[in-house]
Amino acid sequence: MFDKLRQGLKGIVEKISKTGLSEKDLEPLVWDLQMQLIGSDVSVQVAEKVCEELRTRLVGMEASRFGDKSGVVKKALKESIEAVMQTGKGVDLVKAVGEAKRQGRPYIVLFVGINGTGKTTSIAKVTQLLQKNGFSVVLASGDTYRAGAIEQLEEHARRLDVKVIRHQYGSDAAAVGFDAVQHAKAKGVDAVLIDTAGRMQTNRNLMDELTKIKRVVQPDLTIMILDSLIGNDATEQALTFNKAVGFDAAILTKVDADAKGGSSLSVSYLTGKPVIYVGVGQGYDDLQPFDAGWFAEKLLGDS
Ligand SMILES: Nc1nc2c(ncn2[C@@H]2O[C@H](COP(=O)(O)OP(=O)(O)OP(=O)(O)O)[C@@H](O)[C@H]2O)c(=O)[nH]1
Ligand SMILES: [Mg+2]
Repeated sequence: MFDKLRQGLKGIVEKISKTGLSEKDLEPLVWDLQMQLIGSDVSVQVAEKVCEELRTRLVGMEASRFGDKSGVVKKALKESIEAVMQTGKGVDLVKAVGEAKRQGRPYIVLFVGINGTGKTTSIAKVTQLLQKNGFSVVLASGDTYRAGAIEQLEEHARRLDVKVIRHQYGSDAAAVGFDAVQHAKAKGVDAVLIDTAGRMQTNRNLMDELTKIKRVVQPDLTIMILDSLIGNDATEQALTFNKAVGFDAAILTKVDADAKGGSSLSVSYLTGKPVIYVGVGQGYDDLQPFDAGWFAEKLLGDS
């Protein structure tokens, strides 16, 4: 995970540790860092921001006072990355479901994103996570568009032993979501997870459909699913979806196959929405809670 970025940062830390910490000494190395970040799918604007944070932390620092210079540099870089990623409050999904349950109502989550990013798989993973925390779940088959989508969700539901609310293909996705919420209210189910059809952010009709689903089901949380393998495009998609539909948090998938990993930095900084989980495989357990501290530690920690 994040191997390319981790190796790159390691090299930079070593180099900086061998120079002085004056602005002049640092400049070429900070430039190296910027290139390294951009090469790992961090967007230019975000790479610049990280470098600026690092420069501010390092310039003029009396490094000779410290025995372990590389430790100091590492810490500064870690803090810089965390500072850039710190985007408002994170979302504790499990806690939020518990809170809604105490209020006697189901917690509703809508999953959105473009085709093939891992929406349906992430729903299955989140289902298992909620079940492990003692909550009941109902799924809504809101992808009434792609052939096989309903059966795919039903197969996950069968394995996880949860109910799916489904209508016919071609029917109104908002109505499916609405029925699932009604079902949850009637049966006292704790969480409703709503699948939707993948859609390009440029497809106006499908984007309007999402707005309608949102208006009808009033989700507590809208999660944007982003495929980390597409790099900077993930950030573009996130920005467009956020503007057109609005989302509250993101899950970045296929991080197990993404050596670069830079999009996790860009997405949170540029959209201002936290990445709350990363998908790290195809199994139901392959969902890793994500936050800035964990990410920075993963990149710059000793393990
Ligand atoms: N390696 C890996 N594969 C993943 C991950 N998440 C999803 N996948 C795979 O990505 C493919 C697409 O996943 P889906 O869940 O069907 O994606 P989707 O967004 O629902 O796709 P559409 O419904 O067609 O829009 C599947 O083969 C999944 O197994 C992940 O975190 N890691
Ligand atoms: Mg799907």
